[in-house]
Amino acid sequence: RRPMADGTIQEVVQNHSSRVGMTPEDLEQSVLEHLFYTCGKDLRSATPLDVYRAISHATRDRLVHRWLQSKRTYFHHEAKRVCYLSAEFLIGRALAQNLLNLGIYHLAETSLDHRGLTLKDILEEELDPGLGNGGLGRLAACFMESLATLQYPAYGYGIRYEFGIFDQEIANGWQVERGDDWLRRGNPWEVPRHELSVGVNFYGRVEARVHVDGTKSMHWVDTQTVIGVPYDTPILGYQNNTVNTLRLWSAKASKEFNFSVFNDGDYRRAVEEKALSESISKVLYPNDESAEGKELRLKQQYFFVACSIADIIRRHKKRFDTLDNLPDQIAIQLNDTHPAIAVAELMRVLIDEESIAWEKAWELTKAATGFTNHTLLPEALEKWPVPMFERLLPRILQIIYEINRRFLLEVHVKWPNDDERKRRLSIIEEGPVKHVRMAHLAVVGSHSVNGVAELHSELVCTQLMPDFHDMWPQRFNNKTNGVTPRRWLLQCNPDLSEALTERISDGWARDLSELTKILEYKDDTEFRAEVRAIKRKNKERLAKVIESRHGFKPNLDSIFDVQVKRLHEYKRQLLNCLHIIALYQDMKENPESDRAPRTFIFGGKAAPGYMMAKLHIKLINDVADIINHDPAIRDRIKVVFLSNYNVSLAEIIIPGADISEQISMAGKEASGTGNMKFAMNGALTVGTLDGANIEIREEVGAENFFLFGLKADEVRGLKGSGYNPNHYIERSPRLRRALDLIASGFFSPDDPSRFQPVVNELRNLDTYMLCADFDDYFRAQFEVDQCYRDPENWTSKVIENLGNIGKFSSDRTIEQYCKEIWNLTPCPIDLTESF
Ligand code: CJB
Repeated sequence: RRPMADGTIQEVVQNHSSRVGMTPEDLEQSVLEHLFYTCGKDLRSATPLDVYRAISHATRDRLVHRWLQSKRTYFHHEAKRVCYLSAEFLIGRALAQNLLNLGIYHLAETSLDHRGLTLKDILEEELDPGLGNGGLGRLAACFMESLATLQYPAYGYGIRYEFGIFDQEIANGWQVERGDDWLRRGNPWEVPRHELSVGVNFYGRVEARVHVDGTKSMHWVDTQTVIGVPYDTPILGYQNNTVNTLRLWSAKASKEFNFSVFNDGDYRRAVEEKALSESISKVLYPNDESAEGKELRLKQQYFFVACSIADIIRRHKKRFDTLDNLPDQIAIQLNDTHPAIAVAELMRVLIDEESIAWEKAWELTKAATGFTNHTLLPEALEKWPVPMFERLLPRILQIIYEINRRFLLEVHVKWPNDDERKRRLSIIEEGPVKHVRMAHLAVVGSHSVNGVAELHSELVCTQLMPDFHDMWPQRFNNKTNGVTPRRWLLQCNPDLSEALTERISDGWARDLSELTKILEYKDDTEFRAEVRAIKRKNKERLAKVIESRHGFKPNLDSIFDVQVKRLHEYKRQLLNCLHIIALYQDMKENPESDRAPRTFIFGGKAAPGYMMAKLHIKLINDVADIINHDPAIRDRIKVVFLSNYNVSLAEIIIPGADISEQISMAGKEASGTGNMKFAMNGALTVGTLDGANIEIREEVGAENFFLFGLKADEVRGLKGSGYNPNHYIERSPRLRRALDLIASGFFSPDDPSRFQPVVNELRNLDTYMLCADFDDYFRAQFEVDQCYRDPENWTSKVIENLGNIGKFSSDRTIEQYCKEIWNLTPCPIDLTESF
């Protein structure tokens, strides 16, 4: 046989069974070959890391022909594709997911078993890529998986950060950040594509040139160029042949730039400048929902956007000799404002490089672009100082000014002489220092603007951007978030998955609405017992993690009450903590009180500069320290803060939860996605009417959801009429007592005033209205307690949650984006088709 004779996909597939075959022998052969040729080891000398690398490469081999065929199919069929631009992709570990989606997870398990190895242990060798902060980045990852599963042509575009979100350690109760060197063991999933590198310009100036025919063109000159090198990661659909591409850009110093400096003989400066330009993709900014106005952050944004737009245009021109059909071929989705500069960059390329007239270029840009807003928090809305923008990206600023000039003319036509409205709508914010409002640029340059849950989308129209909504009401729409059931059920909860499949067959993994079939088993005592047994096993798995880190094993009969998410005042981890303290005081006062034992589990990172959030972490840990060691409490309350919450830890925590805490102040959490993952894994929600909680409650039934708290309009009303937390503190002896205990230094005897800022904020401002919601929260938690004592009743609520959670698959979300925004149709991959 002549391997690779002509290199067609079919020929490779036929002749390379050890690389593509799906039999146990093929896979074993493949792993051994990679151990030998990729790692330079034999089985005897192989470490677990070597085995992980070998099996990952063997798995990747099985993606390659599908990947090539996917690209060829899209090209040949001229299939419209979505380009999802996101500064974050929180993809999590790849090996288990790829094995599952290939349908060879069990095969891999048994192959390793033959050699005395356990797949579970090998999976632990993979470092978790933390290329995102939280919900927004994880959503992008779920979307990529759903797009591949539904066989839609899609590219994810982002940044290959060398350091992802920091590793969190807890030292003496405080958060400490450590660098996340996630590439230190290499990354078997990525493929660099040096040949597709792109140059990106910064600084310099704009030169206008008048031509003999009287036309004028703009030239961005004297720039500093940085090279973007793409690294591709395959994204495989669930048990199909679709493999899409996540293309992440890494910054590299440009050669010309280096040489000129080397020629000056200034070697040291050359090295410094090289490091400086390569620092662009060095590290993810760890702020969640608060904009950091640093020049390097703006550089990151323009860097990956410019690379991505260049890549999109290059690929389009390879297929077509016109750009007129660009919006028929691609949909560009902006994941929040971080890539909003794409509007101006696409205009620049069309006008300056492709010589397209402004009007035409603008039509194409708007038709191609959609924008998703993810938050209403004012501090998250990105604004760049004009002077900084002008220095870094002079040509882009010019284009933004022209976009704005034409836009304000439109405003003027609609509302003549309404200068106040123009001021509010303008892309440029006036003031001592002018700012570029990135959300305004994104709305003006898109044909679709969506929020991520019904309430949120409504608030985008009525509170965040009412003037824009007045101007273009048809542009605004909702796409309620979802999560991929392949990772968030099939992979993380194999026992529950099996129990479901046994009853209703395996269709739910592709079509989560099929879970309604499980409602037939609601009263089946055997199924109920099995659901409880599975939860117990998952609690046991979580308890082991807690034991290994905290030195005690939580009581498996206690309610595992979990709040895991980024630390933010609006998410109100502090409200949870106040409930714990109040419960503790109740128990101390009344030792015989009959309450179900609880294990309170927290996890989440605080932005390194967010002092109040860090103080909340310390408070939770100090409270844990006192309560966990109080002999009077025995096993009835335990509090644990699990450090370094990330995707892989979530995969263990979520299946082990009884209670899901979704307790943000109403109107602040755009959607939430953890809420969906918990309900999908058999936890009951304690929550406010915020974000997607509202829709979850609608789906699973009000009687299966522990609701409390003010509604969004009540929050607004109270704020409007002058909110005073003392009004509530005076009326709630429990709340008063809890606050007094913190203020007394009881939890911080080494530094009694440590938590004074926490107490002061609650007593004086209480920005997130914990005091107003406290009593109702306590009541809801008491209901939880009562309900948990009746296991049959509890289990029936759990099953109602499971059976009605289908809406929250990201497959449903993606279908809506494809139909209502992107106008995409599926493009299935047939491996036997040759082009
Ligand atoms: N979100 O994670 C972030 N970061 C931001 O900067 C802004 C919003 C979250 O996005 C999620 C996905 O849409 C939402 O579910 C979540 O409510 C929101 O806070």
